Amino acid sequence: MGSSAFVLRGFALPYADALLSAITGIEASSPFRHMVTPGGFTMSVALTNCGKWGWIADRRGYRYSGLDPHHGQPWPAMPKIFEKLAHEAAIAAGFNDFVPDACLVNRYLPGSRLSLHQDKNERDFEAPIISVSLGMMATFLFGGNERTDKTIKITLYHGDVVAWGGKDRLRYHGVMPLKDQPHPVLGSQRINFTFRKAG
Ligand code: MD6
Ligand code: FE
Repeated sequence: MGSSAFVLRGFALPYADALLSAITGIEASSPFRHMVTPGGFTMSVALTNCGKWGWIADRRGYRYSGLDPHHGQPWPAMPKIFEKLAHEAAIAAGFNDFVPDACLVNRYLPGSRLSLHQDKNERDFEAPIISVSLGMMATFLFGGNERTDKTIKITLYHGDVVAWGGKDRLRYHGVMPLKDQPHPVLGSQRINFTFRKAG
């Protein structure tokens, strides 16, 4: 991808069962929901969070919050195994000492998409972003530092990890509308975990 952006094929496979069973606990207190963007569009991706900080959208903007607006309580704690996966994947991509304090969990169904965006709600852009894909394959779009820059397409499969930081930290990216190609374990869905240092 770029000089500081990597796809680690299958890196999360040994963690897949633990990630999936943790979701049950997370969604019991912080369910997946479709947030409304500042522009008034309802996101086709459903999301929840775990960890100290959770990423949210509403009519006021995009930001991190220590409380889940669903019930005003903190987000579920980040399971230790999530931290370990994110930390190890960061090392594999050359980013040392990464300790995530936010894990955004995105759930895609057939047709769900994520339009081109930059991840820029974090307090500093020094830390990398580690993104884990489970379930159905997706076509990831990876662009440049301007929205109109040319994008490349990368197919992400169950267990793949995307890691980026450094000079690639603010590149535009998105996900094309998901095709219904059911996965043997997850069926017609894709789950993405995005680990950040938000605070
Ligand atoms: C997704 N991922 O893969 C959405 N952001 O479903 C992201 O928006 C993302 O994968 C920053 C870095 C890696 C990502
Ligand atoms: Fe992103």
